[in-house]
Amino acid sequence: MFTRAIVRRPCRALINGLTGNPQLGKPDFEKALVQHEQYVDALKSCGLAVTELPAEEGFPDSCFVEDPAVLGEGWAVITNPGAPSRKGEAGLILPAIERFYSSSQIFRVTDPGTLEGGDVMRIDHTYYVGLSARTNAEGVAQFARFLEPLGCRVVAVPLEKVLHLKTGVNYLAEGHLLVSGEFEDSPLFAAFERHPVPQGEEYAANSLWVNGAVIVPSGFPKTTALIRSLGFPVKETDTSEFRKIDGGLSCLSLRF
Ligand code: CIR
Repeated sequence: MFTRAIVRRPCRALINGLTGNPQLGKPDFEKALVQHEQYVDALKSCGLAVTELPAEEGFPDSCFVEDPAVLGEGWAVITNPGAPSRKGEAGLILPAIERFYSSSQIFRVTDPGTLEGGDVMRIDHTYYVGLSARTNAEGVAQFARFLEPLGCRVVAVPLEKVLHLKTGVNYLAEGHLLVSGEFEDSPLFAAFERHPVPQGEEYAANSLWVNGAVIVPSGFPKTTALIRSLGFPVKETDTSEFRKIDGGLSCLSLRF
C-alpha cells in the first residue's frame, strides 16, 4: 500500500517535451494543467497524501517525476536520466526526496550509468529494469548494487520497441500483469497471469494500480472492461495532452 505521492505541475515548456510521436501534435498547455489536477485528484481519491512541486520552466519534461527517482521502503534512488535534456531533473527532484528520506537512505546513479524510473517495475521484492535507449547496463548494475544488499532482486529486461519498460508492461496486483507488444510472450514474465491489452489500446498498458484500485487513461474502454473483469475498481483520468509527448499515467507521479 502507498501513503504518499510526489508530482510536479506541468510547465509551459511542456509543449516542447521530447516525443517520438510528433504526428500527435503539441500538447495544449491549459488542457494539460486541468488534466494534471484531475490526475492529482485521482491519486488523492486512492488515499494518497500528494506533495505538489512547482513547475520548472527549464525542464520541459519535468512533470514526469517518475523518471528522475525510484522510491522504496527506507531507500530512494536518484537516477541519471539518459535523455540529455532531462539529466538536470535528478538534482531538481533531490530536495523533495530529502523531505522523506535521510541522506544515508538515498543512492545516486552516476555516469557512465544511466537509468530512468519509467524503466523500473516492481513486483514484490523484484525490480524489473528495462534496458532502453534511456537506461543502460551500467545503470542497471548500479541499481542492483544499491538494492541487492537490501534484499531486493534486480532483473534486466532488454527492450526492443517501447520507450520505457512501463510503456508496455505494468503489474497490477495478485499476479495480474498488463502486457502489450513485445511483452506478451516474454519468458521473463511467464510466471504471471498476463493480460494482453486489446489491439489499438496499447497506450493503456500503462495503467496504474494504487491501493487496490486501478487508474486507467480515459478513452480505452476495452482495457477498462478487462481490468474491471479482474475485480479491480477502475478510476479513469484523461492524459491526452501528456500522451502527445509520450507520457503515461505512471510517469506523472512517484508513489511510496
Ligand atoms: C520523455 O521522452 O522523456 C518524456 N517526453 C516522456 C517521459 C515518460 N516517462 C515515463 O514513461 N516514465
